[in-house]
Amino acid sequence: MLPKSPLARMFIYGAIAVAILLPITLSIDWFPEQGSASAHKIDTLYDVLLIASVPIFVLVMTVAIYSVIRFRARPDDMRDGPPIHGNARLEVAWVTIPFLLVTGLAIYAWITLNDIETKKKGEMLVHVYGRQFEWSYAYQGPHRRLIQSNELYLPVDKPVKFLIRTHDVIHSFWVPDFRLKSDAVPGITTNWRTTPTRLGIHDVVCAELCGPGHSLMRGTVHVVTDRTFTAWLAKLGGAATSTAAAPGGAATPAAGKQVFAANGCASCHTLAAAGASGKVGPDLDRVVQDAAKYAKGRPAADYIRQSIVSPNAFVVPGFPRGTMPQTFGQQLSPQQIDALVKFLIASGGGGGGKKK
Ligand SMILES: [Cu+2]
Repeated sequence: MLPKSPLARMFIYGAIAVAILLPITLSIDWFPEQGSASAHKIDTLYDVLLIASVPIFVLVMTVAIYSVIRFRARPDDMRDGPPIHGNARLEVAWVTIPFLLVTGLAIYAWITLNDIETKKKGEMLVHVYGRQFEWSYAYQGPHRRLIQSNELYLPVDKPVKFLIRTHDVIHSFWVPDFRLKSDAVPGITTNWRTTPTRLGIHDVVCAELCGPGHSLMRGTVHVVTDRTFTAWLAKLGGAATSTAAAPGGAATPAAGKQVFAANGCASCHTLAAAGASGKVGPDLDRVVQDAAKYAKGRPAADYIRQSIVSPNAFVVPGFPRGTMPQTFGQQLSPQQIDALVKFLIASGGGGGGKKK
């Protein structure tokens, strides 16, 4: 038998609804497989937030739905209920309970965050750079030299601290399996710490709408054994030493090809000679073929150089202005730009003579 009082009835219905819905919400697999030492802490925090918020939401909805059905006005009944005035006990209750609840959750979340962000022993530094529309990385090599990479490799079970920067607009560096995400903000360096625990490949996603190529701004983290990582980094370090694409290197087409690869050009442009098939910007095989036309009497090299350092001076018809970063003129050395121009001209528009 149900009690007569509407308040008691609402409470019983609400309790039944909570008993059914809370286990359902907790049984849902909200997140991808855990890939870092801190992932379970974030997942537990999320479960605690669900346990605190689902009953409140369900009880409020029960009161609302019950009242709409039980106390709805009958036809021609224009009476209103008695007004309620000044109930000190109620007021104290509805201020105190939310205050305690929110404060408790805030303290718990702060403890969790603080725990995750504590400096770990022997942590490795990895620099992360966001750029429209690609991530790149740099590792600490011998003699304080930075080793650049377009791929992210991490040794399993080794703490790592990411230093996150952007070359242009705001991006957000997010590895869902690690449960961590941080904005890359122009002018400042943000960071986050993690310890990868699961071997294999994990997604890297840009979680900040950063321009027309935002949805393509994805990458992967390879979590590998310590030995594989050391070998990979040594190989990368060796390649970086011999590279001609260094800021002061020789301006040859071969160096230009490396500049093209190292600066993310391939994520937006198609160019057969570089094996690139990006679709955000103009097809460079076509552009190079049409360079004489676009150059309007100047040497084609001048036009290509201008398109790299001030891309808005002339935009290939059919593409919006302002998509290509305006910053390559500052990021690249004059030699690197020369090399890039030579490489593009040498590519001949169609990958070494293979005309389309
Ligand atoms: Cu982005």
